[in-house]
Amino acid sequence: MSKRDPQTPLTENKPLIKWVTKMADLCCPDQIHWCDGSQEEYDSLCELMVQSGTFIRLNPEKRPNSFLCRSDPSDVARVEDRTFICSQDKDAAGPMNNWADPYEMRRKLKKLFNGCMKGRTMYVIPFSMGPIGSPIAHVGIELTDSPYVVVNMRTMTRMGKDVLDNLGRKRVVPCMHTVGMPLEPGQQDVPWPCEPDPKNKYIVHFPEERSIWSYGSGYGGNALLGKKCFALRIASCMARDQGWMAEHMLVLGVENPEGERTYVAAAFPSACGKTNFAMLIPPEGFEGWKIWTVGDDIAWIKPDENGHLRAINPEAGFFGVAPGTSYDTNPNAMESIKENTIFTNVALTEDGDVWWEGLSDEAPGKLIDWKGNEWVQGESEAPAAHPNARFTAPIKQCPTYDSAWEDPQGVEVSAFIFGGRRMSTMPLIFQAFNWSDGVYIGATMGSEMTAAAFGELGKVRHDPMAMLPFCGYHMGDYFRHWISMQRRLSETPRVFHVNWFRKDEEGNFIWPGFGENMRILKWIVDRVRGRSMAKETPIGWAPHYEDIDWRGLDFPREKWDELMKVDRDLWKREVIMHEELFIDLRDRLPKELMFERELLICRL
Ligand code: TSX
Ligand code: MN
Repeated sequence: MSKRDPQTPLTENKPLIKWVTKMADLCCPDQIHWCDGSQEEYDSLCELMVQSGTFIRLNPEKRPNSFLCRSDPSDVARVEDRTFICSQDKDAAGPMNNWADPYEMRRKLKKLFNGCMKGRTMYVIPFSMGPIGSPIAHVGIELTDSPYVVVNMRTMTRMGKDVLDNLGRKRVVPCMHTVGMPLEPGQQDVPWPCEPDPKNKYIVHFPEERSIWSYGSGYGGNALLGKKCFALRIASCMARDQGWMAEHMLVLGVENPEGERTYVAAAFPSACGKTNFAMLIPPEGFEGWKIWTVGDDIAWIKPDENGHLRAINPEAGFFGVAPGTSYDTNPNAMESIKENTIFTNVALTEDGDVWWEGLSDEAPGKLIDWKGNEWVQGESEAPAAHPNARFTAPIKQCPTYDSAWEDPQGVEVSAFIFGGRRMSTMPLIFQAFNWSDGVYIGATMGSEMTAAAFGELGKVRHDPMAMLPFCGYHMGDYFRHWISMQRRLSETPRVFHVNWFRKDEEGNFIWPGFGENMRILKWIVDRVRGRSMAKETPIGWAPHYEDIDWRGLDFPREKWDELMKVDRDLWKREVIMHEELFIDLRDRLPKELMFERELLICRL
């Protein structure tokens, strides 16, 4: 443990100390540790977990200061059916959320948290989402009995004493977390403790009180409460009330050879390659162009005094999906995780390094899989790494890290990009006619995961603005908030829709994707700056073949036409699916979106 007496609060803030004491009286931990956020504290907690068997230190010559952690096999992902929004008014939570009565839930949580940290240490984690002192940032305090959470929070947020020293009169979001496994005296701990009953996990949000209570899971989005729980679910409610936006978006800067930078924010559902896009490397032919990474998952966006939108990344690290990440798909992510990285549920190699599906074409002959069992290439059937295995790494280790990440004023957002995984119907790129059309495009976006037979439509899951699992209130009110942002702005960002995943009749991806997406980004930036042409289609503005910069790539015009086709019959089916979504939200759907749908039908 750190040299400082762990019982001494690192602040003189009386209400805060009082709250921590009250929560300790409820949870009954053996000790309280106020996290200072120092490297020594991080190192000693990692060492503590190595001793307890929770962490395996990786080979320091291959992966310095890095660790492997294996979760309980039942605790490997977010639990959407155990995630609750406890607003006073049930309708306010909307049909896309699990609502629970706040009074009953509070009673239930009191019981669950009563004595839940017996035999454990309660860690007090002060954290800032965004640069400390930024007008767009907000502060939380997480109390947890999991040292895994502490070390992950240190990488994912600005954490520790600096946050307490700069607290001032800022309102703090209280975040309670327990793995739900108290230790009886003499009882042996397990490497990854968590509540064994999957029905006894609770990820609970009180949007009016702005507090979070998480019981029974130690995994990422369930336990690192600054991320999905605070920065999206609670923050989306704060943003609605305060006139800003909390979005499930990456933020990147495009720099051209003249040194001009343009920032865009993009919302894609999971498994569409957000992290890859945020770290894009320009292809051959784009010498002198550069992509700068501000964030890969969440953006907090606020109008400034000039009526422009400015964005910060509230996070300080990447909590990325490991499988599929390689030097082919994302060299910058690979560079980011060379050291100081926590790996969760990946496979262990014989020389003490990590491996996952997609890292290399050939798996190593022998591995220890994510469950800790021997794994032999060609013999073992199950994947060696869990499909949702993760890396936790500091954003500053990314070669394309944008120093604007530290700017308390954030970066000016010139464009929003929506996108999903669509095998048909959706062209590679189009631009919304205006703001409300753009909101319509974001509201009706969807993704399909299953491979469907040729000619058939895959099952499209609506995921409005990629916020389906993360909006802390009624989706209809959320759309209304988006529409209303226009009135706070002197100029609205341009809105685009992309689809990297369109397939041809043989089922092959038509677009090479990855670095080649730079060509599409360039068109977007040029549209924003009034430098590129487009043609009007029923669904929006689309580039001609000639409007794309093809230097360095031989891409045939026929393929472009196939990629950009707007099939009116498929689109008529598409708007019928939009109606299904709108019916679910009918009570609170803004009329602007109904009108946009009518206009779209007329144009088709
Ligand atoms: O991340 C992806 N992006 C965005 C990159 C900046 N992926 C991976 C998605 C899973 C997380 C993509 N997959 C992209 C993409 O643009 N495109 C595709 C589809 C695809 C896959 C393989 C090929 C081409 C397209 N391979 C060859 O063409 C050889
Ligand atoms: Mn995400």
